[in-house]
Amino acid sequence: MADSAWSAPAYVEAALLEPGDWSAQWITPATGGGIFDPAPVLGTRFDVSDGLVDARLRITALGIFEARINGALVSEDHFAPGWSSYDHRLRYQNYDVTALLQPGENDLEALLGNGWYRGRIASFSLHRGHPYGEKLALLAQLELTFADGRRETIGSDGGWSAGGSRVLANDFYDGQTTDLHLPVRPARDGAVTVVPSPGVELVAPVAPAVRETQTVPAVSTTLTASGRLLVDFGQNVVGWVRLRVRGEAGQRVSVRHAEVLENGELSLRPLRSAKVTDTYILAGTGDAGAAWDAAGGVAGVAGAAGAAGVASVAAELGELLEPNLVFHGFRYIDIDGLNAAEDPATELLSVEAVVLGSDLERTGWFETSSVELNQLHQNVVWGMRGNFLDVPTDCPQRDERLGWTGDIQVFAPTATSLFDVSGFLSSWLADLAADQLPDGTVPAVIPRVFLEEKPLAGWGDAAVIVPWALYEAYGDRAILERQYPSMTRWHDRVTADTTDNLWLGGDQLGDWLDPLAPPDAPAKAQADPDVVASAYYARSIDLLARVAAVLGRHDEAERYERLATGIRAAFNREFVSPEGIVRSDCQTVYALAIRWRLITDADVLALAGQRLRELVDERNFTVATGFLGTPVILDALLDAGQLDAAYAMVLGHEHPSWLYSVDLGATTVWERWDSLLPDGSVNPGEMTSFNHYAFGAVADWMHRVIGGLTPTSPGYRDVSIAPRLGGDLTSASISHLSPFGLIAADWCLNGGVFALALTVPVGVTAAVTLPSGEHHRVTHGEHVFTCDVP
Ligand code: RAM
Repeated sequence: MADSAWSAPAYVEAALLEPGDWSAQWITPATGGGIFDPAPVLGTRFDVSDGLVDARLRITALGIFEARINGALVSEDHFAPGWSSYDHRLRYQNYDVTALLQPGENDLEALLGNGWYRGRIASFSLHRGHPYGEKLALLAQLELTFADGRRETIGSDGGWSAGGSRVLANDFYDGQTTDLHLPVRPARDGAVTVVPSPGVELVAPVAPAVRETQTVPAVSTTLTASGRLLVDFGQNVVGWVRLRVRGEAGQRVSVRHAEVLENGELSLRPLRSAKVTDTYILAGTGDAGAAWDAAGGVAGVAGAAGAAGVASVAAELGELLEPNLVFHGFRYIDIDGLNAAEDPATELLSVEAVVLGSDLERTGWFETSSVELNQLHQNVVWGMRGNFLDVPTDCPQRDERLGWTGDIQVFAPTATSLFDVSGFLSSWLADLAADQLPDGTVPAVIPRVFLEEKPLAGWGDAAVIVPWALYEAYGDRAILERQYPSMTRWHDRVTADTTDNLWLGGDQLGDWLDPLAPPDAPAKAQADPDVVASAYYARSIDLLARVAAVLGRHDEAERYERLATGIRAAFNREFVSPEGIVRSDCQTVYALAIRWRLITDADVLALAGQRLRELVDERNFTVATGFLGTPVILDALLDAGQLDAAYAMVLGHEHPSWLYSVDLGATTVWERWDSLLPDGSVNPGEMTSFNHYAFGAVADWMHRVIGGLTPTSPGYRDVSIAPRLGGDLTSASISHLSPFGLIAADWCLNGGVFALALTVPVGVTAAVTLPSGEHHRVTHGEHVFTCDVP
């Protein structure tokens, strides 16, 4: 076997090992710093002697922070330390800041924003309308190492100072108000108060921070009937808008954000109470400063020009308007306050959308001969980019943006096939375990926000299904080890609610957002909630048995297997007739029963498969499943030998279908099958997001069945390459950056001849099945296969 090439060097560094390694103290402004005061800045000045060789900043906040040394941002991260289960775990960042320090006097400061900690996002009800805490606070520890081995630590303490800033208001839902008219560098002439440590575990992050990942130019700028400048970016994104304007001192410019238009104006109703407005009070000086500081920002003009060049560059480019403590979900913005009607060009010099999200490494790509399917796939990717913003959220735009467990439960396999989410989801799972109630109930959203919690089938099951998806994708047993107690606690809780091995009653969300449910009652699905809950009970116990086996807990594995057998027996007895009719007789119940092998009798299973086919035919191959049925419906059709029906469904255009949204111009996946109604108007339901990844779980099926790549052992050590031809597709390509390297399969169909080009990295074995039924087993290298297709 040939050696592989050397990998690029990897660099690892331990963060702080013990709580006692923190000598810094938590500080907050002694006065001001309240929720209605300008965002505070806390900082210190200190001397650095000659011979500095290394400087590390360890820093976190109650709130979010943006830290600077000598005016320069210490990193390109946004919204650090991110959102964790603040009552238990708080992340801190570690930055190498050696290059930012100079011999002599230095200045270290951090702007604090409300973020998740004190913003409206956290005040749903857990804290009875109040956020996690009333006060923002900072913990910062700068560790200096000198050439002679000397070490010095500068930690936040009562000697630091506090000041206001140009950020007059900031809230994730409502937006940011920035007064560019105020001095660029805030005077830090106030005192700080040392506050008690929040007493939670401080953890180093295991996932990339939120960063700017792309900019998107405007595709059009027009004037609305109401006299605002309307900008279309052509893509629904998550982030903020960067503008350059020229205007008068004191002039107010505000930017509102929305995902869709109605009657030529922003459709703000779907955002509910979120004001999504960034407001700027212009300095009118041609100042190039970003939100609170012009001196040497990483991404700003000042950084390129240097402090001395700022004024002249700025005069040419106008004022830079860009928030830094909020994010929005939008495709369109409108701008108020520029003299748009007269001559917008004199005032709006440039505008672009800045895309923000956790800076995850892309690992999966997929393309076919169908333009619409490719657009759908792209929509899934954009939906993931927008909703993987520090935590996996349901939506990024309205007054919600929460880590709904059910959504990520259904989307996790797709997520692992598109981006490296090993650290991102492991971190979230640690929060899930930390936020689990003493009785084992998994909260509906993680980090926990709601006051009342009850066990919810398909949502709480994230405790088992998400770690399993990570194990399958990355082969890392440690994630199962870490989550095992959380999984078993969840199952003890559910088991306590079961009757004769079935999970009945309770207040379930069920097959949420079934397209046939009334728009204002999304839980009123066709699928019987008892069937759905019991199916999920079986599924999770089945996986739990497998997890126990992987962990070498054989007795427990056997016990869970026996329980799973018992649940299946009860499921058949209670819900499945000898004719293969599953109670409530709709797509979702067959999909769950077939896909998860809940029907044990082969003849009954075959009958159930036929019935599913009939149901799909009756609805002309349109989708009739909600959040829980959708991820399994196409696989169930395949399992039932109905590949043509699965293809007809995924390629269908009639509402409800995936391509219906594509036909209506969607650039992200919608929350409802008809977030836009066929006439182009916005669904009147009070819950209508245009950026929700749950229904995007279909991408996993597309990768496995159309692309043909399925991992068959954890971490892609063994894979199956078995593209299934269908629809009128003539080609597809899939590539996946597995833990072993890039696996790529590229097929095309030409004049009845099928050709497949395959790349397999060292360490991976591929079992190839061609459409002719021919099998091959190959290891690393480039391979080409052809066969005739009848
Ligand atoms: C809404 C959203 C979310 C879903 C919950 C149950 O908030 O649709 O995605 O998980 O309901």
